[in-house]
Amino acid sequence: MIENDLFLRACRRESVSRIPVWYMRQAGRYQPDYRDVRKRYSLIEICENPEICVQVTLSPVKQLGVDAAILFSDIMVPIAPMGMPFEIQKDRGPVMEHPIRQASDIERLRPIDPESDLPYVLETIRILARELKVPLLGFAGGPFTLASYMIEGGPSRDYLRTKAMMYGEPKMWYGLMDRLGDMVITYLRAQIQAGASAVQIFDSWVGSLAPDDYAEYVLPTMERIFSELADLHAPRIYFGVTTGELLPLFAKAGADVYGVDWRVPIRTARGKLGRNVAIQGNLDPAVLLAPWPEIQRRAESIIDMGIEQPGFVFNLGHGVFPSVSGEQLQRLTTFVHEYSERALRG
Ligand code: 1CP
Repeated sequence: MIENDLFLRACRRESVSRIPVWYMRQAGRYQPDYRDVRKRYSLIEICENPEICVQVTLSPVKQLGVDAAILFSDIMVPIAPMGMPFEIQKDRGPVMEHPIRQASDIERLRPIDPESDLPYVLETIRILARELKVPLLGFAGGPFTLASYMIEGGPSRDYLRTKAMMYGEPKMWYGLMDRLGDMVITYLRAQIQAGASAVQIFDSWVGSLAPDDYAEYVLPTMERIFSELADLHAPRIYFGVTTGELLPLFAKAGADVYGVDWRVPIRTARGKLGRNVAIQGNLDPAVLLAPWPEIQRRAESIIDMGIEQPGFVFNLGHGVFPSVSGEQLQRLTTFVHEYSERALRG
């Protein structure tokens, strides 16, 4: 049962007594508890075991006092049941067994049925929704970002094969976007129906595209995804890295909340997105490695801009680094709460 709904109120641009905060990758290797669990289980084993997955998801909520939980999983989890097995390699990331190389590789992709293909995800969400006193965020990868792993075969810097398909084989590209769009819609609907109060689409790498290319090759799929989720009334968050120039187009995608990284000031992001959406972000995660006064100074500046209008959620601009101290993160959480409460009282 949700007792603290600040996060949902901020997503809906309602008034709040203080600014809600959560962190991307709030469950992860910066936590000694998480490192312990990872000695015994692989990342995928954690995701497939509801009891452990619940424990890993809850741990940062208890330790940090954040206002939202995020399902512990990975954006690649629903890709395997589509017919693309992968492994998560240490210090590298997801690596596909058979990357997409030709049209038949795309035609072979299957639609997912979350209840039979990913029952452990839905079971984890059902347990969390009962246990949590803060809202639970479900999530999926953005079709561009997922396609980049499926086509490149693993993490990439330049997305050359991905862009070669986009520019050179548009029929194949749109076929892949359609299948990934269907998957994201089906998967996020199932997560909300199982008890997730909000959903975030991690389109982490879409900022590698020029605005015209984003508009042509990705935006139509994003518009379809967000409109097909509208009837469930769970806030829809859209996040990407280096998206400053894409934000006016992001605004057309139809999400309720936009996550931005530290390269774009909150005030600038609002100017580009318009007044009808909420903003989430955007402390540079590297700042957490600086001494406390520096962290505080930068957090203050973000909060000062954030509270200029209703609809602000404090977060980092990307995920927590493994070398960050949990104590700093806890101190930051308390600081955001106390400072924003004073500032909002005026
Ligand atoms: O066990 C480990 O520590 C391995 C590292 C790790 C972790 C902790 C991976 C491999 N995935 C995860 C969990 C994860 N992945 C979460 C946890 C929930 C939370 O935030 O607390 C989330 C939200 C993700 C989503 C994810 N996976 C994204 C989008 C967010 C982002 O960081 O941009 C991406 C791009 C991935 C792919 C992926 N999985 C793992 C790694 C190392 C990567 C990135 C590889 C690359 O750089 O391309």
